[in-house]
Amino acid sequence: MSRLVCVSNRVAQPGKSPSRAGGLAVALREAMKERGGLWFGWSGDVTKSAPAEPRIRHSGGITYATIDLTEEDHRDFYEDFSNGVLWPLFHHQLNRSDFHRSGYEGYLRANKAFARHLAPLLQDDDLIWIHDYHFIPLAAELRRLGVRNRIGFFLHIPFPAAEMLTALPVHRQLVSDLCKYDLIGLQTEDDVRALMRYLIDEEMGSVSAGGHIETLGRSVHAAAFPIGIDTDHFSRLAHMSQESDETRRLRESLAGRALVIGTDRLDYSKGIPQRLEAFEKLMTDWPEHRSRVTFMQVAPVSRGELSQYRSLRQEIEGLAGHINGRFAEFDWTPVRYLNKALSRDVLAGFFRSSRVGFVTPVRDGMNLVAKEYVAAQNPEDPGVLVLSRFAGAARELTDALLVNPYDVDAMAAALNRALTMPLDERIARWTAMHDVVSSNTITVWHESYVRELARVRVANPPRDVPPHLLRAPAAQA
Ligand code: GDG
Repeated sequence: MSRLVCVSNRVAQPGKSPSRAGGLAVALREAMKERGGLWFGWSGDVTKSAPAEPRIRHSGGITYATIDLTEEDHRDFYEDFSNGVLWPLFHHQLNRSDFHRSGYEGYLRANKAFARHLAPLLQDDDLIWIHDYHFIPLAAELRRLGVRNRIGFFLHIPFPAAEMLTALPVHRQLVSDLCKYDLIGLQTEDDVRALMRYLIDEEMGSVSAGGHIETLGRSVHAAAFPIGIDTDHFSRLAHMSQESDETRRLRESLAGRALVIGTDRLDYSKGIPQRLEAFEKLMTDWPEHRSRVTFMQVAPVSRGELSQYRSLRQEIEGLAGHINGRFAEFDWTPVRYLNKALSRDVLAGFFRSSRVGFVTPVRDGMNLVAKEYVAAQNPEDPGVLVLSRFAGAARELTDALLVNPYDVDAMAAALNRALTMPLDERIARWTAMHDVVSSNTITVWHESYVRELARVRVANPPRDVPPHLLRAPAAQA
């Protein structure tokens, strides 16, 4: 069996803050735990000068190799281009995407540095699996260094609509780099269609229904691999945690009230302000829920160094304070807002104790919280999942109450329906969703991806892209 080499910006290193919330690190940790191999990425540290060598550690069958980022690369690659341009653009937040050529140059520079450090660690028959938007040009850089292995890519976030992507001044360079991979994995069929449509509109190649792309002188395969969770493990965790000290204290503090729970990294893609507005609308239009329902939003800080994230935090604090000011009673606080991470077992116990999982991102690649909420439920008395139709998970969890996160009234109505849903309907919906999360697990995800990467025909040797293909169609005439 070939060794698996995973590359991701964040690496869940042994002994380093395990509670850092983030879907990619959570998912890859499960996959690497099962298969072993090399996990390469950023150490999480920033240094003044470029690192000489990766730091190597071995633990539990996994070799961890990490490098520090220089201050310039952290600013240009991580903050400016990856999180200041690609993240908002791919989440259709064009007004937040702030392009500077220096950021893109730093992005290419850092990818070159990652490739330079990774190449000497590679063995001939390694399968290389690169993750997420930070590393779109990494295959091209590895190819330039002579790496001939199969290289796959998985995008954890949604692929943007062609109209959005073309607003990025370097969109053609970015997609031509993406097409240097042998297999492009995306979360949903919608994402695959969006990539295909972009390639057709921009006349960058021909595509076939099976996800086969002929572009820029080579063939690439693109397919959907919806990510899953370790369902049985999370169910067990929730079952065990229901009698933990924290979960018991939570239940006591609720004094019989129903709990609505939201859990997200504090990010504007997660729709937290709209969610709070929907809860306020519920209190306004269905006053019978006052003093009977509590909404707890867990939102650990993420990317707190970026100004957009600081203002989001202020907005959420303002809304939570406003709702509590408007409705609270001396013995009831409607909104509990926790601006910190909880440990995974505590979270699992809290999910099991909640009547409603309120998961309403404005756009999300998949959303693992939705799947974890389903896994955590008590089969005899399950809670209801209210889920945004714009989360990738909505394609699979069709028995959730699907909502449009931009429609505050409809979200409030869905909350009311969830809170008053009879037990037999709750069980029927939960059973259908549980079947889905039990069959498409994290093991199925990584095994099917790696199988496909090993199978996909070795791509034509990469050539330099003819310059006319990097220009927009109109400019080619
Ligand atoms: C990206 C994509 C895609 C959250 N708060 C706490 C905590 N978490 C954990 C959750 C879950 C993970 O973090 C979040 O995963 P999501 O999938 O919901 O979201 P992103 O971080 O944006 O992940 C996403 C994912 O990658 C995987 O491909 O689904 O679309 O954006 O596991 O439980 N964990 C702990 N304490 C918290 O307070 N311990």
